[in-house]
Amino acid sequence: MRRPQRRAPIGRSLHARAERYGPRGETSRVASLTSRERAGLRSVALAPRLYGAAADLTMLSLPARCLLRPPRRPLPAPSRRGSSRPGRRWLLSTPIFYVNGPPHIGHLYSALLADALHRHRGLLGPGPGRLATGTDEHGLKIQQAAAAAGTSPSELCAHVSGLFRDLFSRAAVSFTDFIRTTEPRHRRAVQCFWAALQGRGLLYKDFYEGWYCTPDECFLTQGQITERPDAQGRPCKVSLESGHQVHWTKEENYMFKLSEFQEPLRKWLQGNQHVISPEPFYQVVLRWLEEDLPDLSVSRERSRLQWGIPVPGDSTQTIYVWVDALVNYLTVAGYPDAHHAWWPAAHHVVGKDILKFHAIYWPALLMAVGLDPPEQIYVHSHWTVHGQKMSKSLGNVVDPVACFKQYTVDGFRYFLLRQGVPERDCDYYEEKVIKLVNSELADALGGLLNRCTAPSINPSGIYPHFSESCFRKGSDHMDVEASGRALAEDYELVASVDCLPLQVTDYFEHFQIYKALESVVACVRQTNGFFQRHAPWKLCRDNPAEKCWLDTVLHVTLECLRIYGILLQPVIPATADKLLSRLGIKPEERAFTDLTFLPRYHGKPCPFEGRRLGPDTGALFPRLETPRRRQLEIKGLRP
Ligand code: ME8
Repeated sequence: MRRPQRRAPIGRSLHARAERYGPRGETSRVASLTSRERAGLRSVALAPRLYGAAADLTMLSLPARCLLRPPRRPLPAPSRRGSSRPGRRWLLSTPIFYVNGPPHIGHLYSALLADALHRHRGLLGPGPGRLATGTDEHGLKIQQAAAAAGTSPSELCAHVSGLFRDLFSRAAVSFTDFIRTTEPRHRRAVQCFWAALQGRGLLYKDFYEGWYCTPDECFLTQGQITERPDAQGRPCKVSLESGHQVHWTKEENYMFKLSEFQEPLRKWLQGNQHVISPEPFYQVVLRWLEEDLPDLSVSRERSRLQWGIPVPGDSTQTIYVWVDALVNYLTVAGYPDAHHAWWPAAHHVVGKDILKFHAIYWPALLMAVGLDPPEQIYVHSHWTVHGQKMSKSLGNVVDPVACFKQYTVDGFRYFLLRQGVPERDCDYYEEKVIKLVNSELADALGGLLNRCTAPSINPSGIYPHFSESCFRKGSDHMDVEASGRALAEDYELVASVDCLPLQVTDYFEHFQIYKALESVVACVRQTNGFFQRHAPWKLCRDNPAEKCWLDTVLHVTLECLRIYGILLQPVIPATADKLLSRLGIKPEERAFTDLTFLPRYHGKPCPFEGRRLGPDTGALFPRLETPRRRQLEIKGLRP
């Protein structure tokens, strides 16, 4: 038997110091701690937010492995972040999507990020939360798309909006509101918002001329455009950022005094360094604010744009589609009558392409009407396909419904959230999904469940007993004789899974869902190693000492799976449900307060011990097959 390694009781001493310094610690005092201790203190500080006053403190004596995590950005001030605190409201949103074309995987990704955050916060405890999504239905782009399709704008909107709604329902996006900007409640909100801007003297009429980009629905300055040949090789002006064509436009518009908000915007950002995540996007916005911030055209002539909300009291003008669209976040909060309960608890998930609208125009518009900017803006990058931007003209737009058929809903949810890194563009291709999902969901997680619930290994079909004499607690394991049968690596496993819930929550709070999944997978692999190491199938049930250890190995494995099942609910809800049901965990036992791992090891009773497992409903996750067509292509047998 290998000699277990000695572990310094850092968790306990840290705990004592954390108590001395108060729950979050003060900067000067915390600065006197070692970096290792500071990292641990951060996790300790998170715990009351996670578990409330009734937190089980045994969970907080963090194992050494927990304390060695690489330092990341320090936690933001509690007043601006930490919407996971019990009782705190959150209003999560996705962008509202244009209805000029059907949804693709990029749209789905935004919705899944928001959904995972929403589900995660819901599991943390009480605290009313909402998740809003919907469709952006006005504007020149939609007017032109309807004309090109030979239909009316309202028919086009109803049809495509339905596609988005169906997709999100199918994808298990747990939205609580689906807004369409053509709804009367929204029209009223936009017109009230406009009246508030006007009432504060922040609008004026002027002749405006410049380059307009209809696909992006925005005016661009000379510096934001470039010249490229079009499909016929003719020179054509395009937006530098999006590559879409622009047209010279001159008309009389209402202008919003955006320039007056340059300084207030800077102050807001400097005082809220975590309001835009990931951090590189925050820096981008700060840089934008160092440049000139001209006033913004906020209406279009009605003669050009009929498909939109008219400016109150001026039938010659239509409200600019971006003002119309941004106000959706207030509409879903109950503006203009009932938004105070929800505003500014807004947390927007947006793609990097619309960062300026959300991080500059929107906060300025809100300040202009006397409302606070949103609490949080989560920004993500884009999905490419085989290294190329998705576009209709390239014919490479990936249909999410086809992906669900090919990879299952949870398989594709898992892929997007596990592979999607908000800081950088990510590439989609079929083999990558199949490889990842098979290796992590079907083999590592599903295989583990299958192995430890197999009737040959667990014939009674119960959550077996844990034996303290086989797997001794904490410091005892330094003595080989006293450590029972557990090895050093087994203690490492316990340490890893012990701190996994805090790690996962920390990652979710920092909009690093991919990292949360990475740490779950690392633990799943460690658990497979544990199972393999002790080969319970070789242990003899008829020998009482062997049976004791066999049951303990199964108990520890099932406990690990229970923790993974709970933590994976926000990402793969159906699979997590199947996993937890197979373990016999009731729906009311799946919250974050149920994340006390291996209570028997900590000398506490385990409510699941001796309980019957749930029914076997087949493999947790089906292995995905590479389609025959692709197999032939890979072998070079098909062009
Ligand atoms: O801009 N990868 O709507 P939109 C990842 N209506 N995400 C992508 C993506 C890609 N390749 N392509 C699009 C609009 N998205 C406005 C928004 S909000 C008040 C108004 C996602 O239909 C991403 O979130 O063009 C991006 O910001 C959004 O879809 C743009 O959707």
